[in-house]
Amino acid sequence: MIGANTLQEFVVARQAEFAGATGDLSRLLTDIGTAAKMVNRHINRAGLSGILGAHQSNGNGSTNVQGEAQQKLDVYADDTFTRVLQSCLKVGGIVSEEQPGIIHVDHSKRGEGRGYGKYVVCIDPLDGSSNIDVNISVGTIFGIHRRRSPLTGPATAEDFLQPAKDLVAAGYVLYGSSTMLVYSTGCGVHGFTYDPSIGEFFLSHPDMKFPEKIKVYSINDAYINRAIPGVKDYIKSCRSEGLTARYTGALVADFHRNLIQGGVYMYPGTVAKPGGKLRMLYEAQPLAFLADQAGGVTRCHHHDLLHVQPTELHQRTPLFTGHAGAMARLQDAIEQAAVRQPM
Ligand code: AHM
Ligand code: MG
Repeated sequence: MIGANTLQEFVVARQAEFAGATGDLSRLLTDIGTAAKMVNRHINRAGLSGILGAHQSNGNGSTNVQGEAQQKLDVYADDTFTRVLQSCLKVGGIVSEEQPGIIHVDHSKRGEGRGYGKYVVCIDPLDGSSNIDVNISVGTIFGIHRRRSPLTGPATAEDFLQPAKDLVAAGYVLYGSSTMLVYSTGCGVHGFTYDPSIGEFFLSHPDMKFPEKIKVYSINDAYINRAIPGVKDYIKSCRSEGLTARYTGALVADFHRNLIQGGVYMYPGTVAKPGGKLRMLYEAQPLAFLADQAGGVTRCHHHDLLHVQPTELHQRTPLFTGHAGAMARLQDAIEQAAVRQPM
């Protein structure tokens, strides 16, 4: 594809390959790229401008809908992404990790006969935010669904509560040693690296695939003994085969490393928290969609996560994701353990 180097050029060139494409999704993806640049700029200045630390509301630390302390950058990233998405005419509603309900987007107030957009966006504006104060990578994760409810009215919960297999696009932004935007519309996974001197994302990783040979397993060591039976057995086998452990505490960074170098990410449910920690709509589902496109598999204990029907906007799920071969071995270990010790 000659000349398709920037994110915008690439997205538009790819759109031309779909008969009947209107350009609406391309517009939405490039808007997400714009918001990512704004957040990236803020993250890079964080240490200098006194914006690290917990967000204060009326002199008290604030918490999000899930009772977790919000960092200042969490709030900035949420404001930025939701503002940019609300101004995109293609968006009919948003669910953000940082806000309790659906953020309704009604363009009719902007005149010119515009109503409600045909896409809804699920977003974790700043994932892994406990890494912020210690200058370690963080990310943004997003998933885009086509609405199911009539476009004559506001978006409804059923628009968001769709299985990951029905996403029309998903992706993440990794704010690391360089900033990358990785996305898929169901035709492969493509990665773009941000050049801050030009202010553009450039295609750097076309058609990303999980390597067949895995080098890494990623899990919070503190949960290994509390994980469902089988996870520990699988980790034992990884260790005996000479794999190494890597875990940053930022899902995007861990997923990205495993996608490039070959690895399996595990955040199991535990006895105390059988549902795990990670959120289905804006953490697990988008990564499951990307993993599938990159030759991977994603599971939540006993099911293929791609096909799981979500029931709540902020639902949590166990998450295991990586190359299909490695995931088959993990599944095998979990199934064998279940036979030995039914739950
Ligand atoms: P957050 O959305 O509140 O930042 O939490 C999600 C993060 C993931 O990025 C990461 O994989 C996980 O939480 C780490 O959790 P833990 O500290 O329990 O290992
Ligand atoms: Mg998160």
